[in-house]
Amino acid sequence: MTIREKYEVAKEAYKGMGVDTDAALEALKKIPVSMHCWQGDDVVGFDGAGALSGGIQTTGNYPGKAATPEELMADIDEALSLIPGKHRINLHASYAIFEDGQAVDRDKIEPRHFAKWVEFAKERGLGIDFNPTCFSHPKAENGTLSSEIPEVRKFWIDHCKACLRISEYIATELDKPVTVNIWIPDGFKDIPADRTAPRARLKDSLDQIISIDYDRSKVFVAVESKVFGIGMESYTVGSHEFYMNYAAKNDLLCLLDNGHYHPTEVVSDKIPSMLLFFDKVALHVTRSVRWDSDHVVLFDDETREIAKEIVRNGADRVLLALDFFDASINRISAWVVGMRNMQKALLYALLQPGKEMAVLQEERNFTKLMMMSEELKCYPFGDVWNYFCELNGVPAKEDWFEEVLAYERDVLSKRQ
Ligand code: RNT
Ligand code: ZN
Repeated sequence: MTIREKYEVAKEAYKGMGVDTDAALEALKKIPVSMHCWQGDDVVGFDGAGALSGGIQTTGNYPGKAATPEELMADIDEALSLIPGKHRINLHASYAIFEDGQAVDRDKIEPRHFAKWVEFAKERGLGIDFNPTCFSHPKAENGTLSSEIPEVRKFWIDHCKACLRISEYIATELDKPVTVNIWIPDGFKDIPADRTAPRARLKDSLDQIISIDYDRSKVFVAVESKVFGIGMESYTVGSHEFYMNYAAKNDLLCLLDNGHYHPTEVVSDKIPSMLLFFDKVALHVTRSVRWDSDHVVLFDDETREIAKEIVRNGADRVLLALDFFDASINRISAWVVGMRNMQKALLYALLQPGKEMAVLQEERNFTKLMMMSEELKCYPFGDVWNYFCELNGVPAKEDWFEEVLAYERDVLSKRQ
């Protein structure tokens, strides 16, 4: 049987459950995922400002990582050619592209340093998202936006302001809004004597950053909290409560990274709460294994649960991005597996008889609800996924892997 024929059989099976597979495929096609550029080079960037710092870490040294803008762009192209649908790319400020001898420090970056990325995205019809890089820099060693050292704090405020201007330029050029996400590593290894002062300074820094004149219809500012980082185990300035309240008061987006909470707290449960109070919520989907390890996203329970909440609440209300960096495996494969898994999870969610199941809950018919959600796990989901890949002109099943191996042989293995 061909992929199409298998799909027709699957379609009938899902119909019996009250699910329209054609509608699910249409809906999935319209959900963009923002693919983070930093999986391609282990969060190194091009500005040479410093080794990875800020309590995040890549481990492994699989050969072939991208070391230049050309290599990273080629690798992104390779990954996107194996991922169904139209997506976005997520850049960090440290991926500025300087012409010979034009390097500037992070507080001085300008739109022109991202012109090549804009050109790249335009040619491919991609959207772009952006992030200030408040780590991997000598000035980030003792705090950034919450620093007690006025010059240091000003440096990072200026950096973030520059990032807002760059984001506005990108949004204007692409005629698509840009989400610009602020995450800082600031915190303390041991029990603080004053938890308030650093947060008050962070609040003031953010006030200064968003006070610049920028177009809120084009640039969506998000703030990303975290529970702890390596070397900052006892106190994080940008905690969840801090940013959730800051975002609510200032009409910004709150970004939830599912590696940034206590291990039994789940982002899937936070999404519907946030959306009762915010028009939109932003996500970093990742996988934390025992700590915020940023492993590749799998097709696992929590990713599916997050996807269900996205589908139930309206995918247009969730700005969906991935955030992981695994240096121990082929980096293109990491991207493809993570992106395809996010999409599989969304498809899985779209193939649930959501309304009927919600009615069962309202009727407190938990017996039938459990039966249905468990039986659905054995439905021919893979046949619907494979057809989605075929419809979107990318290899179905594991067939994409041959292409990655060929690229590794012909391109990656030739890199220094
Ligand atoms: C760190 C945050 C942050 C970074 C990226 C590189 O814990 O998750 O989002 O991973 O900005
Ligand atoms: Zn993140």
